[in-house]
Amino acid sequence: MLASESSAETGQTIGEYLIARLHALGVGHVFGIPGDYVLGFYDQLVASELKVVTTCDEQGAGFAADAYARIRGLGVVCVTYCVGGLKVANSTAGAFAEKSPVVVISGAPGMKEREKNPLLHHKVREFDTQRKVFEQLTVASAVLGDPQTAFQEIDRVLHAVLRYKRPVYIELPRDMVARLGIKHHSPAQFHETSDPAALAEALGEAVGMINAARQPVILADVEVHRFGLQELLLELIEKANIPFASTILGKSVMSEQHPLCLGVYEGALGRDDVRAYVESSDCVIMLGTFMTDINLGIYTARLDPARSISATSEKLSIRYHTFEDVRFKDFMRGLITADLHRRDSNNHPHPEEEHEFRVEPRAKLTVKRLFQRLDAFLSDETIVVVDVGDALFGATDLFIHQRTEFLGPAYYASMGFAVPAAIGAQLANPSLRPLVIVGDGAFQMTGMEVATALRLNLNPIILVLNNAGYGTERHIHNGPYNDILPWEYAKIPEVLGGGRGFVARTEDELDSALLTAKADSGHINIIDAHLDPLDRSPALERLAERLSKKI
Ligand SMILES: Cc1ncc(C[n+]2csc(CCOP(=O)(O)OP(=O)(O)O)c2C)c(N)n1
Ligand SMILES: [Mg+2]
Repeated sequence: MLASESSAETGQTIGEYLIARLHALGVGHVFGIPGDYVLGFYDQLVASELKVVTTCDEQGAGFAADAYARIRGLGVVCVTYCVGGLKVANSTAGAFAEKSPVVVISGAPGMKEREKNPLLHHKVREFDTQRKVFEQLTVASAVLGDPQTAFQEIDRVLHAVLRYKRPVYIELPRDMVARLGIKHHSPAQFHETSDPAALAEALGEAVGMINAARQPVILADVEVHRFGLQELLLELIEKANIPFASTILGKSVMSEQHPLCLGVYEGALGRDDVRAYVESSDCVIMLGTFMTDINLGIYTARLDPARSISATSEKLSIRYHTFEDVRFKDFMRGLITADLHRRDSNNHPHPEEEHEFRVEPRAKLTVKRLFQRLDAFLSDETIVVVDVGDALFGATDLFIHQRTEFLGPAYYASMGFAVPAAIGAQLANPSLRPLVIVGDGAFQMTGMEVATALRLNLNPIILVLNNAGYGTERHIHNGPYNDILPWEYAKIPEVLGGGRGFVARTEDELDSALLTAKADSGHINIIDAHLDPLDRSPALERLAERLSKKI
């Protein structure tokens, strides 16, 4: 250390500095479960402005932090060494795959304790085994083992989580938490800029292509949301009067009530009119689009690069030309200020919203009718949180009212996301009431987090699609392994000592359960919706047809 000034201790401990940085970045809650390697840090958290939210299981904390990050722009999960950390490997993998900015903080044995490599509890193989695992699941990681560099490391890693919108890993050895850190010269603000010549050429080419097109269409995906570009997208859409679709992963990137919204495009898995419109376009402007198998309708999508512009945070291509050094945001801004012709009228499909739903009393519930009923149930204050299975597929055609009111693991597709994610979502934005749609199989994985929601006085409506097992898999390849024990989901509130439960076997039972749940805004409501094991949504019908050919 050269200058004495730069080596001055700050009076702030490493743990306190980490907390202060997170708070400054807009974090209000930290999800997790303590353990002896992280208790010191938990005490610091409790003494801080951040609220600690303990869950039933670490994976639940991981999913809650992921949902929180999707809404607030940053989420934090804090766990103990290995036994806790490795349980959030799965949720962190999902956050990585779907670009959700989650900070994973793990307590760890102290640096002093590591000398002579003792067999301390929770250790797997080497002291750095967990860090090595997380190197694969994050964009940056740090072990805060040295007070000289700890603050700098915290800043480096937090810069990465915001830059890439992907998880990072911070390991906090327990003897470092209360050590004073060392001030560091913060590097000059690192502003990435586009190469002006490349940007101008890309915009020229893109604008020429869009203006010459007969039927341009925008396909918006998750990165528009993650990088905070929704306002720019709206401006672009309205300025040029170009209709837009989203992918299932990007669903609710814009309000689906916008008159220029087509709905979800998902190849053969989505609605036919949307598919026909997008695929007959001579200029598909893909913004932040992930070319995943599910987004592309298991590769049934027909998107021809010769008729496409594709801009993401990583790459820009226009037809077969690719451009280096053009930032996604600059490209979008450039399109807005460029001389894009305004289209007169568009003869595009617009999904018909179910404003009214006529209940057929005593008619047995079907998946299709259930989702139609839900569509009429949504309001501006509903955030729909779905799990994997027909919950996700059936929800494709729901009409989401406002931006960022749909959350689902539509790429990584880990079961167990929805119930804990609803907790993170509601804490991130308390003005929303979650409608959780979850299969019985997925509910049996993380449904106990209902207890966490109850403890926090949250009020999600949880709709369990009870089809006696792994319905999605039955359609792909059936066997006895797809059966599960039918629980009495409606009795869970009684067991937990709070909330209400309903059993719905018919349309009128579902209807009255939903209405009661809506009116009961002070509690958790669980609706056990009984469905035929082989019933399925139209989207799942099309998907299963494709997937079964691959087994
Ligand atoms: C953690 C995890 N384990 C296994 C799977 C494989 N899988 C995909 S869908 C599915 C069945 C889901 O069952 P359920 O939650 O009841 O929804 P349903 O398909 O019946 O609508 C399974 C087991 C998965 N996606 N995630
Ligand atoms: Mg099921």
